[in-house]
Amino acid sequence: MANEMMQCGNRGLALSRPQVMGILNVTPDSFSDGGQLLKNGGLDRQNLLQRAAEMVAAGASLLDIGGESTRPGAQQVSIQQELDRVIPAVELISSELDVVISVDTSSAEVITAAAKAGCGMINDVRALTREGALKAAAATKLPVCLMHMQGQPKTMQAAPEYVDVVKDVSSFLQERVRHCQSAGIDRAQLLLDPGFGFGKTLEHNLQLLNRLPQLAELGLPLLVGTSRKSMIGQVLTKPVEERLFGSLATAVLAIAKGAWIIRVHDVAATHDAVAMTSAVLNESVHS
Ligand code: PT1
Repeated sequence: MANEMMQCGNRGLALSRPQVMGILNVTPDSFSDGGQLLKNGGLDRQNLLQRAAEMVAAGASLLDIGGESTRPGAQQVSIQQELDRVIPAVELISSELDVVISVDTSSAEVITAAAKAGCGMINDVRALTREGALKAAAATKLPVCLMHMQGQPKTMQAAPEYVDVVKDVSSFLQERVRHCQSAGIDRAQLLLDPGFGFGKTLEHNLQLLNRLPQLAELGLPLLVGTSRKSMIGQVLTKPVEERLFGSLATAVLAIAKGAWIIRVHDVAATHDAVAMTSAVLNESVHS
């Protein structure tokens, strides 16, 4: 395990220690940082590269680029719009920085174009269920993060329902792993994500985090994204710009309960919290 790596295009990520993924939203409407990286409807290249470089300097080993907001209530975007936002961003960052780029998309066209543009991982909140996505992802040979969502972003928070949220999420993810394997994706190329806030009540989200070890039993690396989400706002009664400390608590817990990658807005703070947690769990500093 100690020297095991996951190959992400031309870069490797150590599986033996936790990794921080920085969020770069190239959307006009994301819940906590929408519109910041766009200018007159197009990509603000200079601002994007500066934000990306800051995140890498602060300890992010992956950057997640998304052109479709999937927060609760968000509208769908056209494929052309997504391509126009995401592909230039992938090209720019992959040519300038030493970091793994993951692309947050559900579209086959975006998956194919992003791989060509230099991304190293596919992050799909719809777990490759869209038409053509499974085949497109398999053709890239890149690692894929499969996330659980109940419903669709626009309506998913209306009335989420589960028999047992952890078992239901686990069964869904296992089923998607089987589909991926049938499509020719190696099991070792897969990551799993319970999808915090995606068709889940506060109680569902708390259960998923507390019982994360049950998902770790599936034997695949876990990615967790709770940064600034409403589950933190609901517990603390705080608006999105005051959720950092709560977010850090969930990051620390996620690592302690077996997560590999933490997807966050606040890279510097999360990097330190995660590195400290990891040192304690391993009773040593990572070399
Ligand atoms: C996530 C994730 C993601 N989250 C992965 N990709 C978002 N793999 C986008 C809220 O409750 O967790 N894992 N891509 C952002 N989505 C949300 C969902 C944002 C819920 C906010 C909330 O506030």
